[in-house]
Amino acid sequence: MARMRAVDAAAAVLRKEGISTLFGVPGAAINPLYSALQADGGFRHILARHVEGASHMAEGYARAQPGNIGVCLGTSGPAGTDMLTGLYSASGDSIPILCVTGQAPRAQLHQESFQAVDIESIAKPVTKWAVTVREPALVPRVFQQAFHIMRSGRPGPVLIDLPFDVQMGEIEFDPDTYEPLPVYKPAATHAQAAKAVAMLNHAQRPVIVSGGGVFNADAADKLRAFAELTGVPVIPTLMGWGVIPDDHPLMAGMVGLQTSHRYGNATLLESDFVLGIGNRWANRHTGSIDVYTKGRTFVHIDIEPTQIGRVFGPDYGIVSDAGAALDLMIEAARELKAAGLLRDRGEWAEQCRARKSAASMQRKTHFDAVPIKPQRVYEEMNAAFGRDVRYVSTIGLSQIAAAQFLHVYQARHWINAGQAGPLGWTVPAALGVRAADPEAEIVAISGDYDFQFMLEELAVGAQFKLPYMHILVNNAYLGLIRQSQRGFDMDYCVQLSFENINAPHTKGYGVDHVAVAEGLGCKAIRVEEPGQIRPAIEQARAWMKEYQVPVLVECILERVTNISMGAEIDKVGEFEELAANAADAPTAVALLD
Ligand SMILES: Cc1ncc(C[n+]2csc(CCOP(=O)(O)OP(=O)(O)O)c2C)c(N)n1
Ligand SMILES: [Mg+2]
Repeated sequence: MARMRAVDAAAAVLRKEGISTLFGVPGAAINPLYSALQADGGFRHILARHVEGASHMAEGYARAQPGNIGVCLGTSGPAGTDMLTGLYSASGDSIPILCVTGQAPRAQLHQESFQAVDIESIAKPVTKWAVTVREPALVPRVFQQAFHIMRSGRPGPVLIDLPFDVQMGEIEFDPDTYEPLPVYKPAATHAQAAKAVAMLNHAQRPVIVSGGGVFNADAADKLRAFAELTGVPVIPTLMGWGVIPDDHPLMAGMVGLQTSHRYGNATLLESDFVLGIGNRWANRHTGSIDVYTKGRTFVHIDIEPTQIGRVFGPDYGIVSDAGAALDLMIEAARELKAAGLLRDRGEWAEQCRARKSAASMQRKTHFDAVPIKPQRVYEEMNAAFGRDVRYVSTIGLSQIAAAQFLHVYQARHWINAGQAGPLGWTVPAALGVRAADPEAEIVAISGDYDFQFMLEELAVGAQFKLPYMHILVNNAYLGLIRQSQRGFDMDYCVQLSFENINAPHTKGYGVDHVAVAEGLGCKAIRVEEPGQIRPAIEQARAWMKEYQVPVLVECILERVTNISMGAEIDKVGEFEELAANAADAPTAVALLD
């Protein structure tokens, strides 16, 4: 056996659990752990400029690849509270991140000492487990349990808070024989899978709603195989977008109040049966439950028992890992097929395809106006980026329009903070994705406010050579809130425009984003006309290659463009022109070939 400091044992457990990259901000109370990291010598530590940034980098890192766990580190007091937004976002989207904070020595916890805050209590509602470790010998076991919890069932974040004297305590620990704990993942039974498939087979117009849980189970291929075997159209949720390529004949479109396709909503409304898998019936997907469920039968499969019936009671529920359920459902469908009992879905699938390719179902994107209309930016992006691009976005009209107009072809290639939608997430999350994936083309999309929220993190990209392309659509507005204020007949506290005394060329749009990005060590280019977008993207690619830093492509938009949305999936308002013909929407996915 070996005697060591508790923090050295913690570092050893991190290594044994497969962690090599960490995002963080040191401080006096977490210095012991940092000393263990330095002694180990094998970790890559990326120094954030804001502790919240570290938490979103960890999220981006975790979302990028199956099995990844993002780790973020901070000191006592405000570091933990800064990371709460990352914990909330990770918990909402079922993302495993480990947040480790330093803490005042145990004897001071009740004394209102400097930066001694009860982060264990504060973090509880936004984690699967939050714990202040009160005994040095517990440290490696708490880390071991944390990994077990993050990976088991519905994945999610854990916070471990380490008092200074607990970190420094000497303990016995044997890293050589340490093993990660087995992971708990409930699986459907044959009978359950057979019943779900029988219900689906019985329906006239079935669809599959596929959520982020399918990615967590690394089961996108199985979902696609099941859809192809049964011929049933697929509606990905925003968190599940990419489960089947956008141009796949069975990709029926997304459904929702905002991030949806006209044909997706129309197909769901036409359906009589929905098989939901690894999804949670988010309210911006469903709208009111009455409209969403009326006349339809529902099967819901989720790994977390308490998700089934949380929003509405399905006709049938199964507690299962998505991959395990799909294996058995594929088997059940094959058996039906062998017996000649599997229904042919050709006609229904063809109706869904016809909706997807009807010009009347497309929104117009081909505008030549200056300032640029946002729709045109996404059209140019569709033309510029191939099937392997990985998009990162968060919230705002910018993100809503991105989901309506862009195309995604692979699992985990649309990386979005779905439930929490925290402004500022995009820059650090994109850096985390890059840290996890050194090869892919990574493109982030932000509105000007999301970008301004946490743009200091660009310096992290410059320092640690984490190149990615950031498309910034600048309307000098809190655009989504401006649009939602129409209901109150106001335009109040939502302007980002001002005369910048140092940058008259910004023409009243306010912040000179190009100058800021350059000041932080990145490259940047401003675009004011549609024809300049593609060359700017080419320039950005060349700079990323040459300098290995983030590159900003700022598109100056018209100030006011309302983006399609509504209060119900059968009442999504259109504020702009629909396509009259293919030339109006030249990159609409069903019209591409
Ligand atoms: C931390 C936080 N505060 C407030 C909001 C509410 N909010 C959602 S979108 C938005 C405005 C976004 O503006 P911008 O990033 O410029 O995007 P746009 O809608 O203009 O495209 C605000 C304030 C939020 N999502 N997160
Ligand atoms: Mg804006």
